[in-house]
Amino acid sequence: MLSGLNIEVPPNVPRCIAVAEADSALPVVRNFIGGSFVPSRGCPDRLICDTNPATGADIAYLPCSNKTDATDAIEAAHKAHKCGTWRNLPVNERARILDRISALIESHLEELALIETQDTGKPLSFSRSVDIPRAVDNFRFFASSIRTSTSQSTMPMPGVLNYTQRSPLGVVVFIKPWNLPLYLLTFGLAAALAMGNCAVCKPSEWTSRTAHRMCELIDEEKLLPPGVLNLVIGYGSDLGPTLTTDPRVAAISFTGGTATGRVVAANAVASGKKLSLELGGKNPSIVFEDCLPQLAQTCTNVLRAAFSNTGQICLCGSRILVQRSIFDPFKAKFVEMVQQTIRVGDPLDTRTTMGPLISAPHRQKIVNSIEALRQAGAVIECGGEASGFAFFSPTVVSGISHELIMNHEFFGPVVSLHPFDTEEEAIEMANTSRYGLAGTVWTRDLTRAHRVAESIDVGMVWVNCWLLRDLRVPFGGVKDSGEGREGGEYSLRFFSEDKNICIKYYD
Ligand code: TXE
Repeated sequence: MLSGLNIEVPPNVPRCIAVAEADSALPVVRNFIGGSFVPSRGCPDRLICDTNPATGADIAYLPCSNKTDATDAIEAAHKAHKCGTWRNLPVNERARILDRISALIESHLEELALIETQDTGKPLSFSRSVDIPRAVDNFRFFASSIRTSTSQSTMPMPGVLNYTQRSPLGVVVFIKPWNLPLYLLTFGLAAALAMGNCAVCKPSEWTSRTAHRMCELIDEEKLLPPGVLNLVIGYGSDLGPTLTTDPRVAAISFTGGTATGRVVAANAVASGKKLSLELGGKNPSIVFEDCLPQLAQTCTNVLRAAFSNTGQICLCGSRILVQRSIFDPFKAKFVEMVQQTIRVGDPLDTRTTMGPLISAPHRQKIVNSIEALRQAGAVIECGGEASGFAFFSPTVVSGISHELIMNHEFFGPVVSLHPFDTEEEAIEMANTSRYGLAGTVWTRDLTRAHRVAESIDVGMVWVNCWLLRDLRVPFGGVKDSGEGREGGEYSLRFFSEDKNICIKYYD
């Protein structure tokens, strides 16, 4: 049950089978714990089916790990941290290893992009140009960050010296989603490793294979001491309670749905862990009337912000607020461009710009949402159709009250158009949502751009652009969209603890 739209949300988890039922022709992925690839010790009899959402065919099997495996991974990471080999390496040496990991991902870009596309259904052109290059950049960026970081400070007092040191936290757990699997995992992982931590990674049970392949590549060159990087694969409900409560875990970096994030936060807070939460969004795209001379250009950009990755990016702008004086021409141009420029189809076809949703159950959530909107009297301007195993056509909705939809995260290719009259009204609408991740403002009036950007309650604002990312800037949201910031110095700070050492000289 979601606020506003009254719909059923089916659980979004892949099915699992007995090992005896598995097709022996398909690969079986294993966990990576303490430097070894191992099957699930806790649940050796079952496997999770990895299904290609573009075809519905099973393509691999994943371990159906449980708390035993989670505990093994935490134990391995804890042991590696205590032994200290990684954290005591000179910064230059850690940076050199991160650069090598980056180079390895880059030299396997095609292979990793194909795996990501098979797992998620996103167009291969997107995996090639966005997902995997960003994983390459993440390692490269944090390697250079630690080389150049001069975070240590000294604060002298008469006869006394204070100096502050940054120490790694210890064991850091990463729980990550299926929309940008390797991209999001490596954003946190690269920073945590850079700061000398040991990691336990739990990718989504829909999309664990690029993380697994990355571990294989790292292992082939024995780049990291055993236990510094661990991978445990399985259902969040089986692994989450252990990963988020074990006292040996110092911090959790979670990206996922707000409901799951709440559970993770409760566990983490109760056991005193540092927490970074990046949750859902219902981001406003605010289009002012002075964009009219650049209507086509504005529509192109708002469309990209709305439908990239089949609308499955937490930053997507799915509430499009348009000043009433240009509402009709904007709607006409926008709908025309959605119909004419988005090409839904086989992710492996280079002409495809939109693939399927992540899964059939997630598609069902979208189908149920559209049905509820229809019943509420919405006008479906285009799209609204399910096809194939998990496809859904790009959909534009109008004629629906903003209150009904402002807290409903479709996380799919569905956007709604809402008119507003004044700047104050646009800000009010933007801020009434319980989410506060990101927003975009479209205007040629720079004074207004600054005013609106400062007034909307979100963690990130883009003006006349979307998802222009500089890895140095803070990334994160407010309200139900999360807490904490990662990115650049914010990540280095999150994945470390400042320690002050105060020395008094003898007289
Ligand atoms: O994600 P979940 P779901 C939003 C989007 C989507 C909704 C639900 O609206 O429709 O969330 O998606 C792990 N303890 N986003 O259910 O469950 C899980 O295994 C610990 C926005 O598919 O949040 C996976 O690794 N972990 C989002 C991760 O949490 C648990 C991206 C995310 O899955 C757990 C994805 C538990 N009890 C969905 N249960 C974004 N912010 O980008 C599950 N997990």
